[in-house]
Amino acid sequence: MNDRIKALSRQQPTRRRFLQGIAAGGVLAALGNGARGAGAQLSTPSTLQGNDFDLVVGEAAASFTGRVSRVTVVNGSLPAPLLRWREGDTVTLRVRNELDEETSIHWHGIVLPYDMDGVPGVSFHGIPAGETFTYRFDVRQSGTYWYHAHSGFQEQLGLYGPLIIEPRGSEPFSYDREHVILLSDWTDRDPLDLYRLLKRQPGYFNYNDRTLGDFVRDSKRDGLKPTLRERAEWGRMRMKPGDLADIGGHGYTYLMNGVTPAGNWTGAVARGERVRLRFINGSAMSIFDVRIPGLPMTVVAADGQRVEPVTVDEFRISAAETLDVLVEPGAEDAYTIFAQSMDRAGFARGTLAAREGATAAVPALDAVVYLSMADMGHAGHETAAAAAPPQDHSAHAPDAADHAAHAAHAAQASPPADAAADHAAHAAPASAAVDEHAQHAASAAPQAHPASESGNRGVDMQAAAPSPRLDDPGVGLRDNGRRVLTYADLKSPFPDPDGRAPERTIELHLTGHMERFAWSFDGIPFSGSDPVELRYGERVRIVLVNDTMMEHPIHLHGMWSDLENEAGEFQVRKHTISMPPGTRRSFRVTADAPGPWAFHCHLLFHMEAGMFRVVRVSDREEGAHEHGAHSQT
Ligand SMILES: [Cu+2]
Repeated sequence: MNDRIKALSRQQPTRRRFLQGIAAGGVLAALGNGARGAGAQLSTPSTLQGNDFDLVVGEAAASFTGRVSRVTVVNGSLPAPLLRWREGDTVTLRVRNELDEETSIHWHGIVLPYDMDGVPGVSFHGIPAGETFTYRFDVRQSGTYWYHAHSGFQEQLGLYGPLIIEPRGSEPFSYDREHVILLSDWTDRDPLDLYRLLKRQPGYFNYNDRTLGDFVRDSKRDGLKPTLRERAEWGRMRMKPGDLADIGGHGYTYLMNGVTPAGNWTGAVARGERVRLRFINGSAMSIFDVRIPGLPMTVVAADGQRVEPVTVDEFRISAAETLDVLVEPGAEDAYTIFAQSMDRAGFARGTLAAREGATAAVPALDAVVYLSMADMGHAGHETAAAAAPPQDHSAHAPDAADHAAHAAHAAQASPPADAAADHAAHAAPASAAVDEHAQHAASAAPQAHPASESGNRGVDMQAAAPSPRLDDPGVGLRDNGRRVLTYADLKSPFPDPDGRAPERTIELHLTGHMERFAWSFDGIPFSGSDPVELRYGERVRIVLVNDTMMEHPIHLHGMWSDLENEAGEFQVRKHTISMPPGTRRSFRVTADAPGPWAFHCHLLFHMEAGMFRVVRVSDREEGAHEHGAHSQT
């Protein structure tokens, strides 16, 4: 144990309390006058149903950790009220802004005219303090969605809520009861301070980095040479394998329907019932792995769209995704809904209870699993790197000499020819899936990269041989003894709604620099970018390549993202496509929605840092005109 780890151990009691929150979770009853001056107290989220809504964005005082903070609320609650619309209705939503700054509401995954989409600077002017904006549009879809602020860091401060649209016809499955399970992440820090902190010290919250002790252990297990070589590769790429989340459980208290783990949100169920759970990841920066020990979950919809039913024990849900599952509570009084963060440093937790007050055991967090080189799309990395170094890291790496020395050592230790196989052998303890993917990746043609990535101070790595890996459960979920949902399991019950093959392909790379907390597409942050131009009516294929070591949930506003399978065929309709490190995935878009649309990573701080583009669909008459698209939220 080094000193840093020891220090952390001493902090453990405080840490645990922070992670799990205070018992009441957000409610200030026990804090009495502590809330004075911080605004009104939180109210319980209501359900609003119909086609005419009045929403008031304001501030309230809340405490999730014992400390009182100001949160952004809608009609006094966090999460915002549950809205229930009906497919085929025209909805009118008057949003009054009682903050002292601009606000906005974006209806995530909803197909509507661009000027109703709610992205300040792209699709409208925002809602100034004290003013009311009226949204009005036809509802042309059904399913589980959500809504959230698209202004500043208001989403991190609590402006998010569930949105359910009842279908006009019947659904192909029945259920006796339903619950919304909205997951989110809370921090007592001011989000702007948090953002600045990440800019200064991107690894601040990452306590998972490997230590000297790990090195000794790995060396004993794998031998000194492979261990040295793997470390050298990581060093050369300027990455730390523990960087699974920028903030993670060391900085966040995770909430389920606005309630801390200690608060234990509880949903009533009865034995033998079929219950529909509508999972929504409404967090700013977190990816969750969700399971309900003892209850298999049958996934029936993803991102609001129906899928062929598939039964699993666990699923990973990226920021902004939604997933509907059916469960049938059995003999137990209670079942724990357990949503651990991807970095395994915290969890959201709630209970399905057949008897009032019943609880079930809360599982331990899984062990941290590190990204391997194969995870990063670097199978066969040494060969590729030797032929054409993807990036000259030595130019700006502070400890470049050290890395170079290791790299040289590594090259001597093992000839490039067997590098991939040798690497796979020690890449990860649970590595069957990785090995298989490594094989795929190794056989693929080397990945080309946009010229704008070369010599770019905002780009610290490039995937040498990325692949779709749709059937990969993802890092930390492989071979864990549970059936884990993958994108390959999500199959649309309806054929490609457009039916035309894509006329052209647009390839965009997800890029970043960990040490600078820089995020962009093709190495160009939003501030320096031009819109992606689509011709009205065209069917295009968008290919994304993840050149970073982090997973990015990519969201296109206004149009569906029709995920393609590995053969390039339509597979499932989504609004958010998550991109694990080292993947190359494609989706089809029908450009049937004229106007400027936001297209971005849904990790709030990545978006803020520049992983954002405007996608502009031309008018029906093809008349291109200027939009003031350069003032990012
Ligand atoms: Cu991102």
